[in-house]
Amino acid sequence: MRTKLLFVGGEEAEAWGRAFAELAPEVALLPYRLGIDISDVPYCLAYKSAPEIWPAMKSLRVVFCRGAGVDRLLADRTLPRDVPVVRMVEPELTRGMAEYVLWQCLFHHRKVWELEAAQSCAAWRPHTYPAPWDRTIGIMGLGELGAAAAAKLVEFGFQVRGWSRTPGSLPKVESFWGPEQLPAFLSKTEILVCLLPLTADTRGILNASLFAQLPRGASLINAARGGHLVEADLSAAMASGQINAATLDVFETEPLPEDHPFWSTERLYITPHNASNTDPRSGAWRIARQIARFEAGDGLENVVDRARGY
Ligand code: NDP
Ligand code: OXD
Repeated sequence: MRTKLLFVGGEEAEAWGRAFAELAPEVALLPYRLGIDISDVPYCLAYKSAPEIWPAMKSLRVVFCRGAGVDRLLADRTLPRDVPVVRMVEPELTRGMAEYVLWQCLFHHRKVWELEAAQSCAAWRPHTYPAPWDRTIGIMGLGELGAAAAAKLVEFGFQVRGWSRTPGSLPKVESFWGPEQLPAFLSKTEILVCLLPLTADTRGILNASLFAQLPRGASLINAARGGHLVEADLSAAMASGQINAATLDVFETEPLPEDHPFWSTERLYITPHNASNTDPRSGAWRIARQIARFEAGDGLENVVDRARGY
């Protein structure tokens, strides 16, 4: 008998259906539609919550998140407390984020906007930039994605430092942890990358007080969640020159409204929440493996700590 997995969130159902059919035909993916009987479906695959489904999933055993970040799922207070939530960890998502962070760090390191400005008026201007070992990049969040991004930056010769909640160590990365070590972490960070999960502790962490602790003229790259950033504080910090340039992939409101001031802020670069994406084939294969482990009594990997929020 095939294992039933409910798919919540219409847009990507086809690609995931194809991936399961090809790589894990033992799993029957059921795209959620109003009115279908889901009382005997044990597994659910979602990104955002759909509160109406929980009472109907009377046999629910595990909720799998299609993303690495589970904030939107956990925000739903009706999500059953006793059911494990498993977040997405898969190599393509990790590789894509390391690539995005490297790309954006190189963009800010070399101040590409200065080259663009020179080219726009056909000016052959000398353009200098420090060696990577004279450039300090700080990553907030040294988990699955932050650690991979840090390793890529180390490979390119940058001075890399990271900040996490608990002590940790990574090769050639200067480690800081906890609120007490945040000022020291920030004090030399010229390019700040945010890869934190959005939790009660990290909401609004990219604010005026944090920006003031960075060296003047620092760059910000936020590839985590819009809720980390106090948008008005970034606008003020950019207007004063405390933050010279920023790249934002995520926003409090997505899609970013057409009349949002960020669209026309100089040296503020926007990507549409696609720093990295879960690959359905890689994701489907991993979820099928997790279901097989779980049914064999071997436990689940990447289970979210609901109290911690990630
Ligand atoms: P992980 O859970 O693997 O890592 C989280 C890291 O953040 C850990 O190092 C953790 O510390 C640290 N952290 C958590 N809370 C705090 C805190 N209060 N203070 C300091 N450090 C803290 O997450 P991932 O690396 O897999 O993903 C990170 C986030 O990236 C996701 O939650 C998601 O929001 C975002 N994301 C964005 C994407 C995009 O396309 N823009 C794509 C994928 C993910 P510790 O090690 O001590 O536990
Ligand atoms: C994620 C995302 O959390 O894509 O995976 O934002």
